[in-house]
Amino acid sequence: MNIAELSKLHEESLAEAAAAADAAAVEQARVKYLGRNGLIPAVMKQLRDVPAEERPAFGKAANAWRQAFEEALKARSAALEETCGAEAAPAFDFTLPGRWPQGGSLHPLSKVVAEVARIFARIGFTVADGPDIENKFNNFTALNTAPHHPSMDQSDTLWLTDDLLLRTQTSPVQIRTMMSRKPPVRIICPGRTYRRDTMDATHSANFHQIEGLYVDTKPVSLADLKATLAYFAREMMGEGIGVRFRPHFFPFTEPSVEVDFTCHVCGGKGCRVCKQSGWIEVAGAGMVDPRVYRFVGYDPQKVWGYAFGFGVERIAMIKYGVPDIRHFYENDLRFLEQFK
Ligand code: 2NL
Repeated sequence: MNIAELSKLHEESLAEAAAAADAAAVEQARVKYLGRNGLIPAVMKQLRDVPAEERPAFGKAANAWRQAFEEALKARSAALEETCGAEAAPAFDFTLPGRWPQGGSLHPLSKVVAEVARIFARIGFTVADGPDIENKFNNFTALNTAPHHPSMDQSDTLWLTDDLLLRTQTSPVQIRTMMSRKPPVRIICPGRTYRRDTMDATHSANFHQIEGLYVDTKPVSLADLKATLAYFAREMMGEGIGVRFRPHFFPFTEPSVEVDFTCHVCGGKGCRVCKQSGWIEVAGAGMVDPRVYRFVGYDPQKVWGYAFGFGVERIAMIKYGVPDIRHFYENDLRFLEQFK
């Protein structure tokens, strides 16, 4: 090894230090030149084999190399740290694609509730809500249910105490609203309802209802109710939908009707789903019974109004063609992702 060779190594080592791309490369260069078996210690060891007259100059050059290389490493580390941070080396690659979180979406039942609320908002209805745990008066008595009506039995209603129960419809929200506000009242009440029922493809013990109520101090007629529900049917299901009203009985409305839409499967021709009738039952409705007004403190001589109620699951099954109600509760992503 002579001075010329030493100065060539010197230059190479500085170039390597300057070119180190990250902290690992800096460390690799340090080991190569300064490590226990590194090139600089090896050159130092050779010093005693150098002819005596050249030794001082050679020793000086070797020391200068070590110092210059140490400084070059330090400078490179500092530069890397400044651009990337101590922990960030290797440098952050801004060109890599990001990791995108999987987007969520509203549950189909929430979508139906939101859409119904939007449709009724356009004709002046606001959303009202109330507790799932209700008392006997709000859930049954005020709705003109006879004292020993079978719907109140242990076999149909989930009772918590002698007086408290899990509401069987969302009507109690409307009772509460009428007891705390004067007419005009225009509300829809979406929410969970509970019945003691056995689950199958079309029944659930815990389902969702939307009820609507309009009460005013000027005449409101069955024609207003029919127009409102026909408007709702077209907005929700499309222009082509047919609507019909059949006489019925509810204790809380008089007269009462059941509301059918044309079958979503056959369009009214008759098929297995609509049992060859061409119609699917979707709601119950009627003019609020005067006895209900008395229970909430309204004067039945001075107010007029209608009410209606339907199942959210039923509407969602028709609108989205869902064949089994249990899909709504199983949280299977293969089902839910269809509604994104
Ligand atoms: C159904 C459909 C219905 C009502 C709910 C109601 C609420 C008040 C007063 C009068 Cl506060 N009526 N709600 C009316 C008709 C039908 O639900 O099939 N229920 C068994």
